[in-house]
Amino acid sequence: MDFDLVIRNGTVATASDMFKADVGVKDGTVAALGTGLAAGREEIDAGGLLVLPGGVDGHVHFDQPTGDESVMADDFLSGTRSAAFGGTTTVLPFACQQKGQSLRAAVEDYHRRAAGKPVIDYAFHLIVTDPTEQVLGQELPALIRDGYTSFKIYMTYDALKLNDRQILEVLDIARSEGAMVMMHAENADCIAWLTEKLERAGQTAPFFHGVSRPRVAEREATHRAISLAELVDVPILIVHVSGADAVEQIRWAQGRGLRIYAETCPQYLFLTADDLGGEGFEGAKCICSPPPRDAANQQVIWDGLTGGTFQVFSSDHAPFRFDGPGGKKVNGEKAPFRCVPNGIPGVETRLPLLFSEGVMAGRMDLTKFVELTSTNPARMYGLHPRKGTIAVGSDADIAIWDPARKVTITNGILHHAVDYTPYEGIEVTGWPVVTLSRGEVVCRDGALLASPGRGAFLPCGLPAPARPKGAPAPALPF
Ligand code: DUC
Ligand code: ZN
Ligand code: ZN
Repeated sequence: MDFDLVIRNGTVATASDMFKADVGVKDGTVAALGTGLAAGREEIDAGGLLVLPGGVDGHVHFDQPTGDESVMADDFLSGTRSAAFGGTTTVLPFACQQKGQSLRAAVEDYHRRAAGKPVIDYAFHLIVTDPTEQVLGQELPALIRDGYTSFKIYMTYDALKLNDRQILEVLDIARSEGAMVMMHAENADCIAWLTEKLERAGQTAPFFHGVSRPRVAEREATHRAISLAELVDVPILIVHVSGADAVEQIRWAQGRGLRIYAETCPQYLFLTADDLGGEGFEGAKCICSPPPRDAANQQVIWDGLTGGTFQVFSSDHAPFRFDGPGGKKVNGEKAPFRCVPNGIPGVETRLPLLFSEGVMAGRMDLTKFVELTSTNPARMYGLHPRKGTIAVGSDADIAIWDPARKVTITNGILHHAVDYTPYEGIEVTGWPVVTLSRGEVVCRDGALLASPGRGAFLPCGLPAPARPKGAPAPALPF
């Protein structure tokens, strides 16, 4: 037998092309693309189906300690299981440094949390919260060289945020080492000031979470992040962009030739501020930061996805139960919004939502869908071409989609450990029916076939998009 597996008769799509081909898999990688391939030990008939690179979700939170009584619902098993059922084959969760903790110790802690659990492959982004001399001078450069080549920094949240001087120091290391910096851009003082004003007025229901984090606070921080990155001459990626004003800043920077990249997420296409205002405490289910905006801003986000402002579409899966200990009600059902854990689940629904409302609704081509959800995140984080495409030599990470399948999203069909989905009741067209990781069937028709721990840790290369403008061109590989 030439192949361990042949996926026959499907339509393959990559970030650039769509073509009818069989995919031959050997030793976990794509060995051949062609028509009439020789028999495989195993065969999958993909007639009438789409054969896409598995999704790469470049922004998820699994088993991340929160610093208070709240607890993330998903660990590395339930989180990766949910990802796989949604057609995703690689995830990038965070290893978050606690203030006072060594960055290396944080990484070791998250490796322990992951051990024996993932069903698909994973890499870590770092979160740098305490850029001491030791961290900047030794730990961060060493970790980047060990394959942790991207990290997030925060401009808000007291336990996480850096001041402008610290941001400059960290950006400088990213520049000299070639790492990708992800920026959470919201102005902390604006949010704190508004929150206190709202609390004094007794406006503490979940709805006011959105009011406390207006678009201008995102715009100001986005502009400042861009300016600091320009000063240092280093590319950055602004994550979870929610509003038209931030999009305007990003377009302005891109128009000036700066290497400013951007990510957005399903919550900014499918939810609005009204969803924070449900009956009683229901709105807490949609509390995330930045918050969802309105229909006009959703349209700007769609335009940014189709028009090239955004390079990546991630879930920002940050899973808290609604009921039960450690969840959204950790401080009671009447807790002020400030005391409600931030984050919503979405690792499993990310791809079906964008496929349905993007591709099937005619807003974007299938190639654009693959680019935003798989190829570009792999490129941005140094995993391409091993991940993010279907090409000879790439890992056989593949999602086979039935583009005609109609599914009504309800929490009961999902595989995370959260007790709700913000997308309850939305009907989508198109669903991943088989997910393969390195040639192994992980899920098929609703059944999990992989054992916990089979997912491999991926050290990441230096991402080409993180190269500063002023850097010399790299040597060609031939
Ligand atoms: N916002 C974040 O920045 N991270 C996780 C969840 C959230 O809402
Ligand atoms: Zn964030
Ligand atoms: Zn996040």
